[in-house]
Amino acid sequence: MKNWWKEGIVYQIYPRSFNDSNNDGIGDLQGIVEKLDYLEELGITILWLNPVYASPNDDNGYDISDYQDIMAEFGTMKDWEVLLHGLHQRGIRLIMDLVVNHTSDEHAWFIESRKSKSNPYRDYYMWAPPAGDGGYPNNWQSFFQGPAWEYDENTGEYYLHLFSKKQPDLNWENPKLRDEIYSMMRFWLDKGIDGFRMDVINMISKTPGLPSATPEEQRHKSTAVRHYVNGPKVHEYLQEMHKQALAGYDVMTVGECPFVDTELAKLYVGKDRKELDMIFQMEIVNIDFDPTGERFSVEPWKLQDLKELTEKWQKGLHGVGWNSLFWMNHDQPRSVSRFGNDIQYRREAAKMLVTYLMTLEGTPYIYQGEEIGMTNYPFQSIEEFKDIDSVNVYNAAVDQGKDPEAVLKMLCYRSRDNARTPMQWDDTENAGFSQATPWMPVNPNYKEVNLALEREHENSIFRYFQEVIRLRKNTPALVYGSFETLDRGNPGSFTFIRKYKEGKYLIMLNFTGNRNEVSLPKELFEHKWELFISNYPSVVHKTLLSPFEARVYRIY
Ligand code: ISL
Ligand code: CA
Repeated sequence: MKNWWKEGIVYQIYPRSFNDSNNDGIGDLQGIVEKLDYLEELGITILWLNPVYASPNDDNGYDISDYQDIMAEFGTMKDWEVLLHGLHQRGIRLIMDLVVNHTSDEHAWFIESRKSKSNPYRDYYMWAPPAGDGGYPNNWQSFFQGPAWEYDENTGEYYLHLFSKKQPDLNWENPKLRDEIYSMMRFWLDKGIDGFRMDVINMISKTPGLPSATPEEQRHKSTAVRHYVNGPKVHEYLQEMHKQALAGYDVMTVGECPFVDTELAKLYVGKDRKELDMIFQMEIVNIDFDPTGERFSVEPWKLQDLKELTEKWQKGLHGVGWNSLFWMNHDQPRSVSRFGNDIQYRREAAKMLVTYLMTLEGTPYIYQGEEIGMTNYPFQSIEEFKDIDSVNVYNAAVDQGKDPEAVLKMLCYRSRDNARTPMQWDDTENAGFSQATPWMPVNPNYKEVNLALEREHENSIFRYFQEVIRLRKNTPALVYGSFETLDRGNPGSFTFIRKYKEGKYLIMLNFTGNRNEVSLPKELFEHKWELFISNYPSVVHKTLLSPFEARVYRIY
């Protein structure tokens, strides 16, 4: 079935780093309002806003202290309403972040919960007594390093936190808690939002009895987490959420779901399951993890893996569910630095990468700054990192005796902070983001990498984004068509066909800085080819791709 969220193009804004309207160094809601015409000009149709709720900012808004209030640094509920209205006036929908695996430890529920074992809110969270030896209740590990349990003196028990100590996990076994969440969701839906991006939503159900991972399971990250990821009741909860909160609203949902393959994905997004519309699967962005599934050592990624995974997800969900397509987000390094080239071929690579997103089945997501080819930040010392995840990883690694220089090098590549430096609008001070010192330093390359320059540049990344977005919007085959890989064994390029009622499209993408000869079936040359878009001024030869070249042809 066709619908708006399948045909939509999402732009993700990390409000802290997008645009600062009142010059306190922190991006805010009015800052986004100032840029609404820009979003319309780019051509996107859906905006995903990272959390803007009240929060002490231990994890930049993913630790929420009040779900129904706006973070003071970002503005007021009135500002938020102005934003929603301005978006809707321009035909852009708004997706809000929903963080309900955990709250902040400063949320009223948790403040109550920790008061006593008999407090009415005690069961809103996951409390457990010390183990027999007085230690942690089990061996679960926090995603932000160390044990996932924190001891609370007051009642002599531990609480579970899969993320930071200031992000206690909610207890979804409790029906009262679930009702509160659904009613909070309806509060936002009734304000007129168009959907939710659900943070680590596949972690809300934990194995009853909270068993430890066995030594065997601990050998790989994907099995070490099995008692708290894709848990036994997760589908039951999502179906209930659908019924109690979402049904009746014309909205879209996208669930962030680490550790999910296509088989599991079908359960989350299967057409008739009434759970989620799509998920963020992590298999593609985890392509450079080490063999134990750890993200904090880096393996060079292989194009062959990217091709196989793309095909697996394209074919796996075709006709069954719906994909999401993304190279990055606020948790990932800059896509052009990681999957492309951020030096000699920065412009070509940024354009090639977005061509991939706009020519596959699924809803494409662009992260702020991708449209001007923003790059990773040249971090020099650990003091420059703000992200709790990066800082904790550094401290843990150094405590374990690892070489600090090596850890720093790894973080330069991997850190979430790469995505969180301010948006580069122009070449004035602080890249036009703010007149005050920004909360995160601006990338020193802002004089060469900024929107103002991009608008004028003859080889403009921004204009290519506009063009390829327009192509996507006007070409149902790129949204709904079938997918077929060509020249599978080619080590440098990725070529595929999308086929649908109105036509057949050939997409050719060179992922390297070398020229690449593509081998295509003879039969193709018997047809007329029409070039729809390309990131080079002219085509040298049909089967020869220049460095990071991207082309889309219609084949008649
Ligand atoms: O950041 C990661 C990889 O670099 C992941 O481990 C990430 O923590 C995980 O995908 C969950 O992410 C989401 O929930 C976190 C929050 O810190 C992230 O920003 C958010 O996207 C806890 O709410
Ligand atoms: Ca501000």
